[in-house]
Amino acid sequence: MHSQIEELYQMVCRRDPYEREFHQAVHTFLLSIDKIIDELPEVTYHKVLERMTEPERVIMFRVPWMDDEGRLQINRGFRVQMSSAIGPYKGGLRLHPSVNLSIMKFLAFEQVFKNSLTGLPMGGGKGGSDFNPKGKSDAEVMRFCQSFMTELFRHIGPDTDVPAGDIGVGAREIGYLFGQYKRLTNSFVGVLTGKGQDFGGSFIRPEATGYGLVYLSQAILADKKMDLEGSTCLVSGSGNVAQYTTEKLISLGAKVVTMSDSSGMIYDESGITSEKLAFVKTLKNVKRGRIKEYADKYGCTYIERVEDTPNPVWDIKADYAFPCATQNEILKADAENLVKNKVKLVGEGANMPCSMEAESILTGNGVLLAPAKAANAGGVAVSGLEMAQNSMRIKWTPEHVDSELKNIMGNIYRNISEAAETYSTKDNFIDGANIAGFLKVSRAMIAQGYV
Ligand code: NDP
Ligand code: 2IT
Repeated sequence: MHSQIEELYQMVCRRDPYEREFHQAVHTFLLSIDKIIDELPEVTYHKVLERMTEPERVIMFRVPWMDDEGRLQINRGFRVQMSSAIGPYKGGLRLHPSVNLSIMKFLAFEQVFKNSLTGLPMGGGKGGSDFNPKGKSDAEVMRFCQSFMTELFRHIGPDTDVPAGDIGVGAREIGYLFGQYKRLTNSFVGVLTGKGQDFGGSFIRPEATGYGLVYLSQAILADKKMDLEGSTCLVSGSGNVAQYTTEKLISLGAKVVTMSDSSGMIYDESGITSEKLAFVKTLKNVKRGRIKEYADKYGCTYIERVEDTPNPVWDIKADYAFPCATQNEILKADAENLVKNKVKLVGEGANMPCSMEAESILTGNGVLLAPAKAANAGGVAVSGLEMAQNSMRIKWTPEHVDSELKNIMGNIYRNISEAAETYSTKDNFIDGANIAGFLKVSRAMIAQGYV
C-alpha cells in the first residue's frame, strides 16, 4: 500500500476505533484504489479519498414507541448520508438488533460505489435501527415505523434522500413509513422505494436484487463457457434476496439445495422446487416463521446454527454459492470449505458477506467472486427505476422493468471486467467494481469543488 493510503486507513481506524465493519469496508476498497492512485494525482490533490471516507452527514436519533402491553420502548435510529456527489442519497433501511453506527457506515460507504455502478444518478446512504422486528405484532411494527419517520421525515425527500428496504424492512414496513411521511408532509411523492404496487411501487422491485444477482453471475459464467443449467447451488438466508435468487436459479434449470436463517439451515438434496419455494415465501413473508418448518414439512435435513463454528451451508458440495443473509457470513474456514467442495463461483447477494481473509482464500484458489457492490446492485437499480416512474407519474410493465434490469446488470459486468483488465488483473472483479464505481464519484466530487 502507498504510504499516503496506509496513513488514511490508519486515520480512519483511529478516529472511530470501534467501527470494525466500517474499517473492513474501507480497507478492501483502499486496496483496490491503491492500484490506480499513481495515475490520479488530482485524487490526492483534492483529498478525494479523505472526503469519501467521512460521511457528509450522520443523523442519530431516539425512537420511542409503545408496545402492545402499553410499555414505552426506546430504540436508536440512524441515517448516514454518505455521498450526494452523483445524485440524492439513496439506500436502504435495516431493522435488526445488531444495527450500530459501524454497520450503518459500512453499508452507506459501499452503497456509494454500488449506486455509481448502476449508471443511474443516485448518491449513497443507509439507515435503520436496532429495533428487532422478530415477534412483534403488526401494530407494534407500525407504531415503531411511525415514530421512526416522525424524526426521519425532516432529513429526507424525493430530491434529497430516498430510503428503501434492507434486512427487516420489506413491503409492510415501507408502507407504514410511507403513510407517515405523507401524513407529516401532506405530499404524495416518491420519497421511498419498494412501495406497494397500488401506491407507486415498481414492478420487479421485490425480485430485483435476487434476479440481478443471477443475471450478473450468468454473465460471468457465460464468458467462461459455464452455465447455471444443471448446476447445484447453495443459497444462504431465506428473506427477500434469498427467495428471488432461488426463484431465478430454479427458472434457469439450476438445483438449489440450501436456504437458512439465523437459527439454522435446510439441506434439501432433491432440490427446492417452485412449490417448496412458495411455501418458504408464505412462511417467511406472511407467517414470519423459521426455516426449520421447511424441514418439518418436506422431511429434509435441518442443521442448527452453532455460533463461532463454520457455517454448514458452505460445507456442501456444489457448483456455485450465493450468500444472501448478512455481512461476514463467509469466514476463513467457510472459504476453505467452499474451495474444498470445488465451488467455482461465489455471487454476493448480501453486503460484504466475505471477510477479507475469505476473499483472498477464494480468489487465491481460482474461485470467481462477484462482489456485492456489483452483484446485488439490481435492487437499488430498480429503486432508481421506481424513482423515475414516480417522477413521470407512470408505471412500466414487469417485462419492461425486467429488461431494463438485465441491461443494467450486463453493463455492470462489462464495466467491472474492463476495469479489472485495465487497472488490475483479469477476473479480479473486486478491484473492477471498486475502481469502476470510484472513478465516476471521484470525477463528480472534483468538478463540484470542496464540499
Ligand atoms: P431479509 O430481512 O428479507 O432477510 C434476511 C435473511 O438473512 C433472513 O433469512 C435472516 O434470518 C438472515 N439474517 C439476517 N441477519 C442475520 C445474522 N446476523 N445472522 C444470520 N442470518 C441472518 O433481508 P434481505 O434479504 O433484504 O437482505 C439480505 C442481505 O442482502 C443483506 O446483507 C442486505 O444488506 C442485502 N441486500 C438487500 C437488498 C434488498 O433489496 N433487500 C439489496 C442489496 C443487498 P433471520 O430471519 O433469522 O434473521
Ligand atoms: O443494499 C442495498 O442496495 C439495498 N438494501 C437496496 C437499497 C435501495 O435503495 O433500493
